[in-house]
Amino acid sequence: MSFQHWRAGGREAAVIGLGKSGVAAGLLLRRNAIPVYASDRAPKADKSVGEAGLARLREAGATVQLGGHDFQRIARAGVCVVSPGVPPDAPPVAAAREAGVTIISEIDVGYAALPSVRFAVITGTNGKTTTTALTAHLFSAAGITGTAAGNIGQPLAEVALEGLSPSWVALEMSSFQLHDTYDLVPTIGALTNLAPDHLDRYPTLEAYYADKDLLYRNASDSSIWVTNADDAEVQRRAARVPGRHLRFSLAHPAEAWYDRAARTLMLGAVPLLPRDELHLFGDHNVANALCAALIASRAGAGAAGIAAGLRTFRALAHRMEPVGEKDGVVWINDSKATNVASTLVAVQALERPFVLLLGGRHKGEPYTALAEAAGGRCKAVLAFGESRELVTQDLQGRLPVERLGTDFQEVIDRARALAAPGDAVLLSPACSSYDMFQNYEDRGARFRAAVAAL
Ligand code: UMA
Repeated sequence: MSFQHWRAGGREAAVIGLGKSGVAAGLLLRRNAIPVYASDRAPKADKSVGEAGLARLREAGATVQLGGHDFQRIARAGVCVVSPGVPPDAPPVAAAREAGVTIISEIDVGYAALPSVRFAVITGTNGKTTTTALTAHLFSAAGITGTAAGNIGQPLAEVALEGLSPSWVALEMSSFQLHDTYDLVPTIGALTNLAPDHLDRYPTLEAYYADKDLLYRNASDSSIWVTNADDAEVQRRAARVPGRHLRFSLAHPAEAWYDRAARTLMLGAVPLLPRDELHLFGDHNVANALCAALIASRAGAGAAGIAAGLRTFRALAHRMEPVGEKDGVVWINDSKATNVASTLVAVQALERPFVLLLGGRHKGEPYTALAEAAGGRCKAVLAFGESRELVTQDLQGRLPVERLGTDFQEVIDRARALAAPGDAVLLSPACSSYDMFQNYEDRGARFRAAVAAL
């Protein structure tokens, strides 16, 4: 839909949630002369935007309400823009739905303001942020103007507000964002993998995967899809989607694939890069690199530019990020691993023996799957945070587990005592961070600071 459509009738847009998405969407709607009522249940400004963000919104002419939502006002709105962190059954969203108000995401608002941009839309349970950052990096290495946006941290509406008009946006989309996004047509859409996650928000795994399927909502014969050939669920669900399907694989030749015998990343028949020149831990990152390479090549980047980009890319913060080496022990910050599937990937990626720091707020999945994957290389699991009891129960007898408490420094000290030269200490918690930290970034930053202080 267009701003003209949303403006018709002169009714307000109700923006629900005033984090980054809500503020950016509200500002963009105001810039397009649409009256805005923006509300948040929290009594204070969200840390991601601060008082300054809300002040900007007020100055732009929006009505801003904190500490609750006016359901009747929302019910009278012409359109309702819901933030990704606000679940579909939240009362303000239910009020809009019951009144028949169209519910959309911030992504649709940003999309309406960027008509000449092409979109590489990247989703999947794990690896989507690295793949998105890498895709944007490959664009720039190949001389294509592009930027990264979406779930990676910069709302799409903000790209429009800043007046950026790149030829491409590498857009990371979470299932939450896909749920309410109707208009976006990916020029290229990519799905990295599917695994259980967010079971604290979705009633079933199928409901979560169904939101991921919305990547294909506007699929047509001219669509281009890049998917993981090694993920049976991804392939099963993509099978009947119209468009051209390109695949990447760690196991066999494909449009992009890993020639394990030659330790080389391949683009079809063309050798792209020796594995050793990709400075990222683990096979999962080879898969991410192949996915990004395939997207970039479809967007017009040449093999030399892609190879140069892959060579110069470094791990993102909190994603298998080496944060220090002390006395022969490598300390790795994988705080972004907030589900079991993500920790599984991390554990499989490590070739050295390691001490695993596991725990936090439980998200509903059992930890048992980690035992086999961590196998012989795991010297100890240090279970901490709210889930320490569950972690201990699930892994006891399978791995050496020690149950600690909620003192993070104690966890670090114990890891230091257990790790020997040649080992790694891996913070890959498989849980959310909200029991002990503000968010996963805070958890990773505390880990990094503790390592620096060793
Ligand atoms: N709120 C209400 N009413 C409710 C529930 C929440 O008003 O019923 C309010 C909260 O008080 C808060 C605001 O909503 O002030 C927060 O909205 P939000 O959680 O959507 O936060 P944003 O700052 O807009 O960030 C969102 C994404 N957050 C989530 O999906 C939870 C960010 O992804 C994303 O970077 C940003 O938009 C820009 O696109 C974060 C994330 O954790 C990193 N994503 C999940 C993940 O990666 O696993 C999906």
